[in-house]
Amino acid sequence: SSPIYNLAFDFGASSGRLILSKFDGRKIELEEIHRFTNNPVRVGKNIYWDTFRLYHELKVGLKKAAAKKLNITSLAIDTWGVDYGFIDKEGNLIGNPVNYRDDRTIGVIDEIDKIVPLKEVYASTGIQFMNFNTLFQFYADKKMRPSVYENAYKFLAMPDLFNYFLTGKMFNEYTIASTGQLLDAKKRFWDIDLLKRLGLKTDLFCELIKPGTIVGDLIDEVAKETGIESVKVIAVGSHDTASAVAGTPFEEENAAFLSCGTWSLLGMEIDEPVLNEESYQYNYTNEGGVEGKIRLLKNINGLWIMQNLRKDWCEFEGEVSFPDIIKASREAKRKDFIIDPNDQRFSAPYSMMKEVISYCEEHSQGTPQGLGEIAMAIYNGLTHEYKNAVAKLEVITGKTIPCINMVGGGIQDQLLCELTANATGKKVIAGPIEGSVLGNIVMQLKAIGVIESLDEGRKIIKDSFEQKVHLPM
Ligand code: ADP
Ligand code: LRH
Repeated sequence: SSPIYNLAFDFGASSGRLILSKFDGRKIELEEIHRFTNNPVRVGKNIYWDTFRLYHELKVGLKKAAAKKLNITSLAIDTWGVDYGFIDKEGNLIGNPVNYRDDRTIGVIDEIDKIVPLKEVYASTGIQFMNFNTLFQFYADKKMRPSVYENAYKFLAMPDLFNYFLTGKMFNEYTIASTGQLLDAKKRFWDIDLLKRLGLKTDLFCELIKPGTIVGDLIDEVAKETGIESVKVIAVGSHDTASAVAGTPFEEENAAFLSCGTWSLLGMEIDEPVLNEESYQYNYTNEGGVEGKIRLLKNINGLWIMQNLRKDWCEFEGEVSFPDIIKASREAKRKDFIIDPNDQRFSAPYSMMKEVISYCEEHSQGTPQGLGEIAMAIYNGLTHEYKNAVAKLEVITGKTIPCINMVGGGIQDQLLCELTANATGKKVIAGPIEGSVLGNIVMQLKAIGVIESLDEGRKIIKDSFEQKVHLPM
């Protein structure tokens, strides 16, 4: 029989890509059709996503896909979490979606604590407290962008927004909605009571759909502009991390996952949210997964720091690639520098390089010299957090974790994989790199009835892509 073709749009915070998948009934083959950088834009005091440029790139990708003249069945989008656009009564996007690194939400958590104690917020939502959660962004919007907030008619998270641009249909997909701290984790539905208590609007929501739901057909304008026809738009696990976990071919029971991109997301796939004292104290999140699963995980500020070190180095010292940074790190004289990657100072500094150096100096470590020593401070900081996160996950779940499945762009970094194995003392199984894309694709295959379950999809992924094992030393 003829192969099935699907398109996955995966928007990460550092880059976006359109990947064509070909499934021959046994294996999946991926082809990258379009890749573009995602460059947030500072305007005055705020940081925004360049939303229409991202949508433009999406259409450039669709044009390139159309030029292949293949019979493409469906497409689906996944993006980073928590961010959104508001739609007005006429169906237009109001304002420009704000980037989660914007600082308008700093301090909101403490304000909210005075209205609804955080313990109560956690008991129902089960979501880790981070400044940028959608709930806190709503609260800040109400205060600081009242004309946008007051005119908001519907809320669409980023992937919902792109789906709306493509199809004219407004839905809220469950996994992406869960990232925002807007859902009751157990009921898996909007936490209307919490929103009411915080004085926030309760009527902004569309139908909450499960991953694997068909959203609709492309509107005529998009079909005409791109030349693509009769492609169904599907909502998959439209949170990139939900798709990354869906795309992880776990083999061992109680294995942890570590999705390594701009963020490091370390956790375990489980059946029901864990809302106990430990998960609250350790600030672990229970995000929604595909097939009714829960992703119990910790957000760790990840390769964002490395990306920005590279950017600074290229700007001020000379062109370097990630492999150059790895080489310099292996050759570094001093390898003991370490930062705390979750320190707020690393969230959106003007110069990451200076920030890392100052951190080491201020913590009496001396001054890291050269690229390798600066990068080692980042590697050590990240892998130390991985070690803590694994240990706490074992406490929260009461289970022993046998190994860590690593996926995402970051696993191209052998050094990171090695150091992760060493720091955690766990076997690391690295692969596939395009975890989010594959999770996106298998959920499409399921939605169109080509495969029956996520399990089946994961077996196909395992058979189609290589994995590399790193043992702790
Ligand atoms: P996101 O989806 O958040 O945009 P990715 O999953 O694409 O992120 O991962 C990007 C990260 O992967 C980069 O910041 C970098 O640290 C790492 N990376 C990408 N390419 C390489 C490479 N060739 N060697 C080592 N690391 C790499
Ligand atoms: C990773 C990610 C992560 C979120 C963050 C905002 O791309 O989606 O899971 O917490 O971005």
